[in-house]
Amino acid sequence: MSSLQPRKEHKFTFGLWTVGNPGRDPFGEPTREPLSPVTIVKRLSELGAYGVNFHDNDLVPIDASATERDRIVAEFRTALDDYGLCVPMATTNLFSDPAFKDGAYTSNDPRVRMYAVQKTMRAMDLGAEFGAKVYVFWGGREGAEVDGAKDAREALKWFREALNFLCEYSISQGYGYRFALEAKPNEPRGDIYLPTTGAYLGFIPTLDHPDMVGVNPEVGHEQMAGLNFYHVIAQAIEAGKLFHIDLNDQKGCRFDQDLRFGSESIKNMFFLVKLLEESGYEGSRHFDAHAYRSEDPEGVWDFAAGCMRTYLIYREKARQFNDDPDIQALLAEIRSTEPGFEQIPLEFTPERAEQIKNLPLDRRELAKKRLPYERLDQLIIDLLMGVR
Ligand code: GLT
Ligand code: MN
Ligand code: MN
Repeated sequence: MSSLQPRKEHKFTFGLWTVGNPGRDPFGEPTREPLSPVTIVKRLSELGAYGVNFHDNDLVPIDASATERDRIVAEFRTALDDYGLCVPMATTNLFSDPAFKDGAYTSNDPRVRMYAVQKTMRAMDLGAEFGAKVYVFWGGREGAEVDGAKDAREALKWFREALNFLCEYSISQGYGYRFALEAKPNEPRGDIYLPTTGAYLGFIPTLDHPDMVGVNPEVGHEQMAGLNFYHVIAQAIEAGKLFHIDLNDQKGCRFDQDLRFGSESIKNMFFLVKLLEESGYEGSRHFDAHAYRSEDPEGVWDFAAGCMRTYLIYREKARQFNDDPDIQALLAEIRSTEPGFEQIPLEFTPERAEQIKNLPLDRRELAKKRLPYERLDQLIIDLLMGVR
């Protein structure tokens, strides 16, 4: 089916760290050889992806000399041009180096906090060289195991100061970045500050440039906290704050699994894709996932193709949902009300308050309304399982 063929206009992106994941985990060594950024660009382009994103050190190793940096940047630029891929998003690795063992912007040591800000500015320069317009902040190490060691209010203040400074830096350089903050409840820290997208939505209005700052929710990270990702994204969109999204999947409240997009939470991911497609969200559909550790090098590309194909399957199912006469008739029934009942707009006037207080609403009558959600949900299951 040609509708399942990924094309540039679908805006599918991957991180260098995703398809480039060599299969290391806390208990085991890598199972695959590292892939060069140039190979990743070539293979992603052949599969129909739109862009590739990176952390500073995914592209330029942390110890690279200035000459090495220039060579790597030039090679990567050529590959992007040759294969027609762009770099919509960039980010900073503020978690791998032992210097960040107790946090980056929220480290107790002011020298580490300075180093984190310095490293981020340099990484913002690198991203801007490739035209990135979204800048992600994932505070992987911004947390604690021992709350006695750090006042959590102070940590939030340090984090806020750093973001305010970096917003000003982007403005002063004319980079035009929009910052996208990514939550995760735990791992690698015992607890990470601002553990959910909802927490970030509360934090953003306290910043100096709230308009520049939105969120980058990740499916698995919200699911680790037991949350409904479709609801999380609805709130972010409604707040005008969905600047980026990390698509993957997860088996319940466990360690971060970063599974192939849509491979586990089928119904929830269906409603997610339907929402993204119908909401006018224009950002990247970024896959922050990796192939099973058991895959060989070719299996990585089956994984990448699978993420995009699954997204397009859900998109096709959303179209069928909207065209399905039985589903639409049920929805019309569910949303209907008593004939002649006139909806009163909830724009406050003292008269309207009086009018609503005096409405003859009989709660026993209200409770009698039929809600055929069992039938509706079964139709959705039939649709998703391919028997409709
Ligand atoms: C890391 C993390 C991801 C973040 C990346 C951005 S890095 O792989 O697990 O969820 O999105 O820093
Ligand atoms: Mn992520
Ligand atoms: Mn993850």
